[in-house]
Amino acid sequence: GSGAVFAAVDIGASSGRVILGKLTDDGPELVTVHRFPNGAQFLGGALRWDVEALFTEVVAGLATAADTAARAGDTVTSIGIDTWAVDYGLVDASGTLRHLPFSYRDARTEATIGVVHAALPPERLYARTGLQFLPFNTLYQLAAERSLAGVQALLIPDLLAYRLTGARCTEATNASTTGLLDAGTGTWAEDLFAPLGLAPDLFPPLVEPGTVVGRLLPAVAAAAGLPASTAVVAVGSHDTASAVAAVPADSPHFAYISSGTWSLVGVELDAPILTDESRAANFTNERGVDGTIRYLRNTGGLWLLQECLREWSIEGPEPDLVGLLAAAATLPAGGPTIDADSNDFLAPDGMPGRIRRAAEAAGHAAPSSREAVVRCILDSLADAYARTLHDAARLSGHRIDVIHVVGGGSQNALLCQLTADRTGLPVLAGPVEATALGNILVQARAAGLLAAGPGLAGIRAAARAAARTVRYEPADAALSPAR
Ligand code: LFR
Repeated sequence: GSGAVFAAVDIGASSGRVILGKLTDDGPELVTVHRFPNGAQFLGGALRWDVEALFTEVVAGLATAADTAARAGDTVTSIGIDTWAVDYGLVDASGTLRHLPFSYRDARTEATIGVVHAALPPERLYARTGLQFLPFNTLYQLAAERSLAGVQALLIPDLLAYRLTGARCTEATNASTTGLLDAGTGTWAEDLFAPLGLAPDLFPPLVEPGTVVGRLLPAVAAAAGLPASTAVVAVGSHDTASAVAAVPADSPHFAYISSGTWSLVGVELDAPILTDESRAANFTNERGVDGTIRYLRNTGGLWLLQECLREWSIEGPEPDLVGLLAAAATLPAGGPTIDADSNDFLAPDGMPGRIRRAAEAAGHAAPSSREAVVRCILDSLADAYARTLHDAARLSGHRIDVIHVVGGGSQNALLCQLTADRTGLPVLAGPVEATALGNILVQARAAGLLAAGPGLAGIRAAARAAARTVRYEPADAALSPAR
């Protein structure tokens, strides 16, 4: 090997990790060197992210990464950061945060959606930005801020990069989730800012994945035990963009499910689809690495399950997920389902009860046992995936022969099998760390260690070399709503 290794900082809504990646003759090798919990906290009357704690964990993780690399005779060439999307911190000229960033699950935007739509009707917004309507899109959050005077908005990965380097930028894939980016050109939709009362330079300038953002500040370099010359490189800083870049597909006719707290379900396109039909189906045109379009819909994800487990662990001993999944797998098909995409499940707390009530409201018997609740969630997710892929194929004309499931949910065998059964399509599950892999491969390519193109071909070839996928065949191809 060349001795070059790359550090991926990958932070999701429920946990974060720092992963070292190296290109070897047998493909990319990833080692997780640091893990830490994350979660929105109710602070000062709102759900917020403790980004100070996250920053401390990032530096601690980089220190471990530096150590691990040094022991192996390797050098950390660069650092890439990805997190969930849409959220931001407001920083003044000196870099001080105005307040801890809000979580997208905070309900305060309920009051501002109407205000935004009075200034910019949803039809106009969609035609310009191609962004699906979600109550937490950045523009609705900005409308809920008391004042934006004297501050810039830094999306969470950009905020962390700023704290590492002192350099301010807005990475383009994540910028596409603000509701302020032109879907066609991938540049700011400047005409949307004034009607919303936003300064044109509210966000720092855009950078594409692969760009060097800056070098470590001396204090950070010292704390992490890395040379101050270590670069922070922009990656697909929206976690979903990194995950989709690392889908180990070898045919163009694939769909993906990036399965974590959310399930992001869709296809990859060359150009956005901005039609009324697409808007009515609430499909998004988020930007991927290399200007690709992630044509997808947010569907309910493992959040529903995570919240049930959290609730049950408050009620008594730590629930045994493996046991619950095994019991859920023995329950017959055709049990109760809910609309897993409903915004009713956005907020935390009381999830098992909310699921039972939703099942009853949908005319089913409420799932009574814990395993029945788990099975209801997984059946409902598989239904949502089948519906969404059916729509994606219909709206885009994109043929789907195979579904790649990446991320944490790729390890849930029951969910993968139900997905194959409901869609009538084969499911290829893995890699579980697709997001970190995509992060690292974009850095490796920027360092000149990967073939540049065409498009994502070099990255996907490396992703295939890294991935051990598990294949699930549909039980009965005749029940095939996705085709
Ligand atoms: C997944 C994700 C989704 C985004 C949601 C909120 O982690 O980034 O793509 O819609 O979180 O930011």
